[in-house]
Amino acid sequence: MPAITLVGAQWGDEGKGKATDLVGNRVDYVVRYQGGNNAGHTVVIGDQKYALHLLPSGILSPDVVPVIANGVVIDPAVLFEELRGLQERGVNTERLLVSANAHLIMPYHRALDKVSERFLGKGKIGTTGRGIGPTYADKISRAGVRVQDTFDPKILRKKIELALNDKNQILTKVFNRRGLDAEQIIEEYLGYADLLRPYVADTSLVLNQALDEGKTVFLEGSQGTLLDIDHGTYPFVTSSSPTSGGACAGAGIGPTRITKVIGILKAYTTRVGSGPFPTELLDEQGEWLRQQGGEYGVTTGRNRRCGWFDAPIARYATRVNGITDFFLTKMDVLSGLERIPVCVGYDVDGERWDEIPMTQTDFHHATPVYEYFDGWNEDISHVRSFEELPKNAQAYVRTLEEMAGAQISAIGVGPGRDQTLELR
Ligand code: 2SA
Ligand code: GDP
Ligand code: MG
Repeated sequence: MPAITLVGAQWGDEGKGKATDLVGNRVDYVVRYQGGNNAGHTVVIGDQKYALHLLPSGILSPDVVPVIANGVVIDPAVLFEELRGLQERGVNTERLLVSANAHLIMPYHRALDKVSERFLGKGKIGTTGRGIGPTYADKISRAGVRVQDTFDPKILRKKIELALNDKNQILTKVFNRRGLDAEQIIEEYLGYADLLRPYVADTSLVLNQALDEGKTVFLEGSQGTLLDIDHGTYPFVTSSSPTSGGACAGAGIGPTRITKVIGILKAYTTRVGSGPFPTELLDEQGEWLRQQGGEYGVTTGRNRRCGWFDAPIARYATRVNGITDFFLTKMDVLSGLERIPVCVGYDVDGERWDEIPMTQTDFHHATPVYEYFDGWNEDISHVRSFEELPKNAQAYVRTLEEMAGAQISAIGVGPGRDQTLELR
């Protein structure tokens, strides 16, 4: 039976949390497969708003088993704080499973993330400062600390002491900061062992067995395609693979299990952090989109950069993820515009490009080529079927669908669970 992957089709914050929550009553497992508490997934249920950073959005559905798989990096203090917050609001969190192979974010990762960003100054990535990059760097260089290491005090001590040999040199000699105390970190992380134990499982085995039994596994991506370490606007990316290929490695299931890839696509574009963004609006139009769409970081509170819809990016997302269906979100935000520009290609130093340029230098020089579509004035947040949408809104959806290269199966007209038009 199927595994379904959900990916952000742009630079994140497309509405993945809402989309995942929506399928909650139709799936058995919801799995985070990459990233960590850099993510901010918003779910609105009635008058209750939840901001999830590390936990899968499926945790809010009582019959779903939420899974933090091997590809995720876990800050244990954040994990238990987030669990506590949900428990206080009456959410049952006992079903959570955490992979023994997931890597842990350590205090030195957070410290290095912050100081290296400060050191880069204007050239900074604009990270969330949660230690994500340094943790994945240690994972790849085989120096990482995993969940299972907290169960073996000897290994944990050895790994932390070894890591601090290097990290303290860098912190003190390169960045002129205070070094960190190994004993304090060892004590803190040993303390997590008993807290983690009830949740820890061989999550790859659990998920494959579930698929064999005909259960549905939903793989919830965080960040987005253009933030992917391989396929994004490197180096202005996150350090994991949010694209659908990353879902297999990050959850320990084979690609043949995945039957559907849902791309979450915002009706305009946003980005938080540095890096190229051809359709970015630096004028009052951008501010208008930010205000209308409430475009502020869920984790850091930063202003999101806002711009018009970029069709080559949507097409690129279809290509690198194998997207079968799109969920087009935030259509309601565009109400009130006389005409809506859509980027259909780029001008790069006088040359026309229909796809994202191959090199970053060209992409940095890309200016959008726009086509203009008639807008609509009606408030569409109460609309519940495609046919009820104003004709111009229908035409906008159909145009985006054609340009993006995959069918639009659902449309968001507000943050609420019910503010969704299901087309198929
Ligand atoms: P990091 O911290 O190493 O992953 O940062 C690297 C880049 O990835 C971007 N990034 C994000 N972009 C959009 N949304 C994210 N989650 C939060 C949200 C962001 C926030 O939901 O609003 O609150 O600021 C997210 N996480 C990472 C980041 O901006 C860097 O460009
Ligand atoms: P994620 O990281 O992809 O889960 O997205 P975020 O939660 O960071 O940002 C999306 C924001 O848009 C959240 O505040 C959602 O509640 C909200 N949202 C999601 N879908 C819609 C929609 O169709 N319309 C409106 N107005 N808001 C939406
Ligand atoms: Mg977000």
